[in-house]
This record gives sequence, C-alpha cells and structure tokens, in this order.
Amino acid sequence: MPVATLALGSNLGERAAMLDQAEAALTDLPATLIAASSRHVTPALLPPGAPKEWDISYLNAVVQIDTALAPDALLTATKEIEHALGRRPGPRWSPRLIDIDILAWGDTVLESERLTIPHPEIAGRLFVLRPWAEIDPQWRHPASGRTVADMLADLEAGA
Ligand code: PH2
Ligand code: MG
Ligand code: MG
Repeated sequence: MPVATLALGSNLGERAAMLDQAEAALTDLPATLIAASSRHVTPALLPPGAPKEWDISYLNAVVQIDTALAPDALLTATKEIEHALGRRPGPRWSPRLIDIDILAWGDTVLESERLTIPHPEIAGRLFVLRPWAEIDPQWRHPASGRTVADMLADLEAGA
C-alpha cells in the first residue's frame, strides 16, 4: 500500500492530547500508522500583519501511514477528523485545535482544486522538515529531486 506522510499541528487546547487523538483517529481509517516523529514545540509562522493573539506556539509532528485511501479520499478523511476533534472553520492561519496536512502520498504529483501534492510549502518549513527527517530523511521530492535531509540542510543553512 502507498505511504502517505502527514503533518500534524496544534496551537490551541491541550496540544499533546490533540496530536494523540489525531494519531489515534488516523488508525481508525483504512490505514496503518507506520511511523511517528517526536513532537516539536515551534514558533507560529504567521502572515505579515497577523493579529498578535495568533502568536501562539505550535506542537508539530509528522506521521506516516500505509493507506488504501487515494489522495482525495484521504483529504476528506483528514477534514472529518479535524472536525470530529473540534476544529471549526476560521481565517487562514488562525489558531487551531488541530491541523492535518497531507505532505506527500508516495511519489505522486497532483494538483487539483482541493489538493496539491506534495505540499507546496515543504521546502520552507522547519516545523515540517525537522520532524519528517526523524522518520524518513531519504524521502525524495518527485519534482525537485531533493530529499527531506537535503531540504532541511538547505533551510538550516539559510540557503
Ligand atoms: N501551521 C500553519 C501556520 N503556521 N506555524 C507552525 N509553527 N506550525 C504549524 O503547523 C503552522 C504554523 C497553517 O496551517
Ligand atoms: Mg497547515
Ligand atoms: Mg490544513
């Protein structure tokens, strides 16, 4: 079965419990959790001019699942889990109880109305690359050819 890589983030509520519940809910899908990074406390990445109240640090992690769900079905499932865990629609990048983003689905490249895979911001986000590098540093971006370890090294070097 294909391996999907997901980013988990929470900056509201009991953040560790939110990540625990998200991981547990993923295993209720037609999916097996095969790897989970440690949890990283990270400063909120915010758009310029964001309200000061949004500046709440996140707990981030990256997990991998073996799943029979195709990307679009997986997106629907992750949105349902977010809702079940209490997340309600809010402004983009506003604080949230739980965020589950699909980073990669095997080496699939996909751009649809709903979904871009791999996630377009991977290479610029330490809060994604650091936990991902713990569990799968050799995953290779199908378009750029860069591994997670490469992208992390570049970003940490300020490249
Ligand atoms: N997610 C965002 C916006 N900013 N910052 C951190 N540190 N971690 C996140 O997961 C995050 C963020 C939008 O989803
Ligand atoms: Mg996100
Ligand atoms: Mg999201």
